[in-house]
Amino acid sequence: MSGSPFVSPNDIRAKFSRALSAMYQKEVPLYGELLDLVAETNRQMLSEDAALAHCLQITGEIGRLTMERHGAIRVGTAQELQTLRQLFNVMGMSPVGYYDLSTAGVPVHSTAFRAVHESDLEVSPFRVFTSLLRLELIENPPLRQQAEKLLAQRSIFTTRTHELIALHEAEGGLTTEQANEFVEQALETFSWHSVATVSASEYQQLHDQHRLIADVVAFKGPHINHLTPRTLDIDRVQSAMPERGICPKAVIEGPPLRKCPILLRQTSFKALEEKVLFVELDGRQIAGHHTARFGEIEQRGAALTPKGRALYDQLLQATNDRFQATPTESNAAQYNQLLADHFQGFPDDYQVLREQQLAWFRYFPTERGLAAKESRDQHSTLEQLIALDHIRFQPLVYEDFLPVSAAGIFQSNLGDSQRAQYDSASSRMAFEQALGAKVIDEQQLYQQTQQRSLAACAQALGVHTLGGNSQ
Ligand code: OOG
Ligand code: NI
Repeated sequence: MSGSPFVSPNDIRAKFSRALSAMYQKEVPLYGELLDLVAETNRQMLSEDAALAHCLQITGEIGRLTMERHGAIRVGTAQELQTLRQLFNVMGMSPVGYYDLSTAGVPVHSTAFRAVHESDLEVSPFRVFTSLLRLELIENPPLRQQAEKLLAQRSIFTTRTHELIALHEAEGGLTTEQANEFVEQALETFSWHSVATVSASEYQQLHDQHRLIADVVAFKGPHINHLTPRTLDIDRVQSAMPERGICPKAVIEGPPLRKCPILLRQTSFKALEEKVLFVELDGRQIAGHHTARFGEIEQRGAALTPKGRALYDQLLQATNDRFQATPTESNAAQYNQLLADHFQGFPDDYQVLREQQLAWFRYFPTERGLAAKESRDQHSTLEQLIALDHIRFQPLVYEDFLPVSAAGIFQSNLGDSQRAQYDSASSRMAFEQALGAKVIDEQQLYQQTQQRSLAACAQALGVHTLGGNSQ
């Protein structure tokens, strides 16, 4: 008997992630097509590149590859955000990081809900980029009030979801049956509603203020707006998309193609124009359309230390300062070249990334190291043990998001006419207040994971302590 009557939050998260993917494939068949393409490309990569397959084996990532995905939703009120926090908590997901997108002309700020411990991430790395609309950025007061009223009238969670969240809090977990019901009920919140809560003219007003405002305010729920599988070769998938009738955005967001991938590279297919019904004051329904939902792919690389991240931000900024334009199909090649040129300044070798403390790593004892346990000097250092091949290292996967890339993904779905200018300051505190909790600092999580792997090495190899970089 294992003792606990409860299902592990990891299993609830894995189940929810699978259910959400199945639902989104039904709702947006092009996402299913994208999934097929990614799976096929990953299979090809693994059969062509034995070294890559070996790395993924060592870190345990191989097991999570096909189920790996993130999604995104946007909500309108503090209350909605708080309940989401409780809902994600049932699945072992906590808010990590703060992303202010208003600086990029998108009137939202965001966090990512995800598992935080490497052993939990291995079971299910599912993450949800969650944005809160900043109604205070609507400069037209009557429209702002109208948006507030519409949001106050809706309830985006089923009654049973609220009950199951409360039950989870009171009992400390959910039984298998309750967990299954929870997944089914929670899914409702993320599903698509083709009947809007507004009339055609109200929709138009909200839309003219910002398309995102209409997306958040004019519907019954915060439909999942995309899901993103993880690919081992994003360039290959990007160039194969058109053959499958999928139209990708002009450039891949994030760092350029490298031998040692860092952070996150992302690309998406453009949001689809979908039929919706607006409800007039007299109850009549009028056909219209709404554009919000899309598909995305990502390739994840090494998590960077604050020092590495500062270098990344600096090189990306320098590229954009030089480019002075929005990348489009016609100038994509120039942009990619400029990006690659600038990133010459970022070491492309794991050993150097480690020595210069630019990235986080996980350390593993080798067979040879374990065999030499009895004869070893207990004061051996990490560097000595690496030189002896008693310890090897693998980069830690970046589990988070990038604000500039996220803004690029948002923008590609908004059209060029919607590049608003907001000069409001970043409001992390206001966001945390709305959320009802502090967001976790992702750098601390990477550092802890690295530290745990060093402690495990020290114990397995019989040495006192092993220090890594402590950035
Ligand atoms: C979220 C866009 C950000 C990403 O992968 O950076 C995002 C949204 O469109 O709501 O998902
Ligand atoms: Ni995304």
